[in-house]
Amino acid sequence: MKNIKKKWILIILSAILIGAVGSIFIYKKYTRNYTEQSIQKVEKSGERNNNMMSGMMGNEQNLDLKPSKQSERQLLIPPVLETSSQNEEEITYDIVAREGEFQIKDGEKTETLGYNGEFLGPVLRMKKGQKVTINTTNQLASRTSFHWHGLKIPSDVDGGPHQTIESGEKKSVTFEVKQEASTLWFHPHPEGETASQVYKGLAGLMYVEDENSKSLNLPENYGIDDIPLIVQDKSFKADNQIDYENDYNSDGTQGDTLLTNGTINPYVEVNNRWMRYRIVSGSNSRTFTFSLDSNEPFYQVATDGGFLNTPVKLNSLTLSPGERAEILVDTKKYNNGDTIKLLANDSVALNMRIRGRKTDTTFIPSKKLNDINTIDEKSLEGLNRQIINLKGMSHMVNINNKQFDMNRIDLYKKLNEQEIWEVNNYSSMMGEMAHPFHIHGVQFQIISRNGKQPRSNENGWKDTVLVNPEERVELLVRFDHAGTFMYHCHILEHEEYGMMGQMEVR
Ligand SMILES: [Cu+2]
Repeated sequence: MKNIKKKWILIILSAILIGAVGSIFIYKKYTRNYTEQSIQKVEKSGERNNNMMSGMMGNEQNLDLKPSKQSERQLLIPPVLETSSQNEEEITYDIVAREGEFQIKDGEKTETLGYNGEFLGPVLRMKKGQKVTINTTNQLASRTSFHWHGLKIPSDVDGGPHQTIESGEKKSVTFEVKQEASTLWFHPHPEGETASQVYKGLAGLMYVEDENSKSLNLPENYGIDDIPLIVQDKSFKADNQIDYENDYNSDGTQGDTLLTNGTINPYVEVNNRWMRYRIVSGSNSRTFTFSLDSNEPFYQVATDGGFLNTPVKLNSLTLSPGERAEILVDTKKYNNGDTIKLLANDSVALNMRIRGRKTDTTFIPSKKLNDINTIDEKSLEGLNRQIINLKGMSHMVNINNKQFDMNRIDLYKKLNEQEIWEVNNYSSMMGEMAHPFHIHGVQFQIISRNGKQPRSNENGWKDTVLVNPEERVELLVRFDHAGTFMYHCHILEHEEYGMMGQMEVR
């Protein structure tokens, strides 16, 4: 009798527990509105994960960006790297990953990592059709790799986790640039050390140019009217040091300080003209929504892998880690002495100080920039469909229920074939997060988001796409190079925890 009573109490208690957890889950699911606009708005107001349930059930951090107390400093412009051999068809670059010390904040210098310098890296310019050799040297204390994010090149030169370089060693890669003009970037990709190395400063830029980009007459005076903006968040201890282990979060490390090209609270002096900014969203995990403080529109002209067919007028632009965009901002109507602010999640990513008038090549917002095939339903018929399910939180993150294994090939793909990749982001009892999904060695097109057409500024070449909770994103992917390529979440801590797979293209 006593035992039966005990059993019933246990059953009732379990039922209450299941009910409670279930209703929290349902509450979470239905108190969120998944339309793009609301996500952007909520992200902008910084409230995204103040949701008590998220705090309880997932580790997703929501560290607010602090307004900077530091006075405005001139924006650092990454140097353009000189080629070490001058020949139009074949160029060579030398890149050294090294430790450094950099004046980021007032007072003590910060111990950092950088390429060929103290912090971040230079710009590597390359032209379509060129043969490029890059001699890489690892002067770090630990192993690293040099991953060319967005380049469509064979996997043995891609710089993924299979191509690590031990401390003190060198390696050369040679490839041909076979893709159109675009703003790409490079960063480390060694398994287990990607996140900390990026957080401490390893990231550089690659500009691909072609006949089309030269003919478009867009602003192209580097550092004057064509300026790269590597936007990142980091935290600093009282002694101005970056402490990755202390800031570490298994669902994505965030910092409370916004940096653009390593500059806190930066300014540039600009003439009244069209300004071109090449934005790289380069945080470990923070997604940024960019806007102008005047709320004026600007034009997006390029996505991750090249120009859009025509400029897209926007009031705000969301970029998750790994994504890039080129935007044009019209400063012509402002007066000498005015300041326009580019905001990232309401923090100042750049102060544009207007200094003097300059008549320049006038950008026409209706201008045709590119000739990307629009996707029609017919062309998708008969294509293979690859399901990619992104699931889990923290150390449970996985793709198709599997965590990364260097010795396992997850997918086999045919060279030169096109496929539809259906990327699903499933929430779990543990919580929900948006995952920036990146595929190596390809530039893809977004077919749809939850069955609907993507936003017009997403109708360009992409290598990274933000997949929101409970969202299904369809991609048109074509494999142009043979070898073993990674696909993964670009929240670097998720990638480290195994939200990554490998496909063999042959
Ligand atoms: Cu993720």
